Order: sequence, then C-alpha cells, then structure tokens
Amino acid sequence: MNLVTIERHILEQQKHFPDATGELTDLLNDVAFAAKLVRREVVRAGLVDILGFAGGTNVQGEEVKKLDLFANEKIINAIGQHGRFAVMGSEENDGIIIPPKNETGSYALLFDPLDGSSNIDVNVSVGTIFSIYKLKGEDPCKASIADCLQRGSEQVAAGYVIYGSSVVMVYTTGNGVHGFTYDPTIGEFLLSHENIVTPKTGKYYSINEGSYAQFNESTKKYLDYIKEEDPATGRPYSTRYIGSLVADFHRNLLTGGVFVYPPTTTHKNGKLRLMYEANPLAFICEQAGGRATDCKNRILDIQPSELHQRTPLYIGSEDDVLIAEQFEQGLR
Ligand code: P6P
Repeated sequence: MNLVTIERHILEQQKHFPDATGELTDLLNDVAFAAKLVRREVVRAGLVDILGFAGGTNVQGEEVKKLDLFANEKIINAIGQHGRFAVMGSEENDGIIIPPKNETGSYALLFDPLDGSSNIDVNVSVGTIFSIYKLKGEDPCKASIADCLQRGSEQVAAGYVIYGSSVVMVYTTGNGVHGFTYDPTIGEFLLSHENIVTPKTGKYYSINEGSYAQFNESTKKYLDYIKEEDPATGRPYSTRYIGSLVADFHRNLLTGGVFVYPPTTTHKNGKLRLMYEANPLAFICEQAGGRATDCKNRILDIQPSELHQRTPLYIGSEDDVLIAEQFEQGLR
C-alpha cells in the first residue's frame, strides 16, 4: 500500500499552482499539526479534566465547553506562532485575531475549532472546520476584517477534521477533495480517500425534525414529500441526524444525501455560520460534485457582511439539494 502522508500530498498539490511560493503548503501543514494536537485531547477527553462546561457563553450565546476553548487556543497558538496567517477569525472569538508574529503571513484563516460541542461529553463525533483566503491587500501588517469577509468562492483551501471512530482530515485546494486517516502508531495523517466524489443522489436526509413546528410551510412540504412512499424515486429517504454538522456532512459526502438547516421561527437565517461552517463545507461539497445553497443563492456567492453571520444551508448530493430548493422556492 502506497503510504502518502498529508504533508506529501499537500506538497504534490502545489504543482497545480505554477506561481506557488510554498506558503499555502506550509499553512495546510500548520492546520494538520494543530489537528493532531486537538485530536490528542479529544480522544482522551474522558480521562482528563477537559469535559464539561467552561462556564460562560460565546459570541453565539452558546455555553462554552472546556474542549471548545482548548481546541481554540491550540489552533491559534500552534498556527499563530509560525506567522503565516496575518489574520484569523474563530467561532469562539468575537472579533478577528491578529497573531503576534505576522510579518510574512499573506493569508486569512477562518475556523470553527470544535463544532458539535454539545456532543463532546457523550462521545459523539465532533469536528474542526477551516477556510483559507489570500489577503486582499499586499501588506500583512494591514490585515483587517475585510480580509476575512470574502465570498466563499475566493477560498484557496478549505477542510475539516472529524474526530470519530477514526480521525479523518478532509481538504481541498480546488483540485478535488482528499481524505486522510490518522494513524496513531506513526502520528501521521495517511491518504485514505483520494478524490472523493459525492453521489448525485443519496438515500439520507439530515434535518432536526424536532423543529418541524418552527419550519416554513415550504420546508414542511419538502419534508412530507421526502417521507412519502415512492420506490421509483427512492422514497422514503432515511433520516440521519447526529446534531454534529461535520459528522452529518462527512457521512452524506461519502454515501450521498442532503443536509438541511432551514430558516426557523427562532433562527430566521438558520443557525449555521457562513464564514467557518457553510463556506468551507460548500467549497468541499462542490469540489466533490455536490451542491450547496441557502435555497436561493449559491453559498459560495454570498457576500458576507459580518464575521459571525448565519445562513440557511442546503448541502449535499446535487439532485437532492435541487429538490429541496424547488420546494422552498414554491416550484413544487
Ligand atoms: P440543532 C452544533 O451545535 C451545531 O452547530 C452543528 O454542529 C449541528 O449541525 C447543529 O448545531 C445542530 O443544531 O438546532 O439541530 O441542535
């Protein structure tokens, strides 16, 4: 078996960028290194005093878990120390982060350090999601929030790490989607899913049915449709909803299916964040042949206005997402 580490794969990807300086290669390696540090704690969270609530709430108004804060600090410190990112935006931080050493950084990093934190204490898969942009300006010392608030179509790389039965890191630089499984015996992420292509249609739909009463009528019609008996169109679909975005997304990416977090009466723009959840997963999904919209607009085309803005998210197999959109647009 040809053992390809993520570091080697990233270096090989660099060949697709004739004017590459190697900086993006270093950034992705920084992210992989930070993922190893987070993994080390996540997989033994029950053994150290790192479970439970840290006290207080984050900018999202959500109770913060100790592991959330740990992951956030690890990623900021492990990556910030190399000075390759001029600016960062994290789900756990109200404002942007300017690393202490950013003489050379010409990139911006947006990330959700540990998504799905409500599942941490019950040993359900959680994940780290990241998104990388080139700075808009030339001077790293003048990096600002404008460098973070770019359309998802401007991403130069995106990925996630899922801490589950095995730890898998998935990334794209715009040349396909590739997955790497962590081998703890050698401390490396090894290529395990080369060129992931998501099926055009699947058999799973992922949505929190508990919020049915809060959904728009169009969403309710879609849900009723997807559950009707019609073998010719593969219905009813099976519901699979873990409540951990990275876990739900990763399963649907590999097997086919659609994840929906629609507008609700309590979250008129949905709950998920555009910059460090929807955009990176949309980049990956499209690179794997899938589709990602807010039911009207392509996620990657949305012009952000705030670092923590939310968006409805319909993401996964292209044909399945299109059906959901047709219902939400009143076409069915
Ligand atoms: P709900 C986790 O808190 C998260 O941000 C995503 O990982 C997950 O998909 C979603 O929220 C679950 O939200 O409202 O269904 O509990």
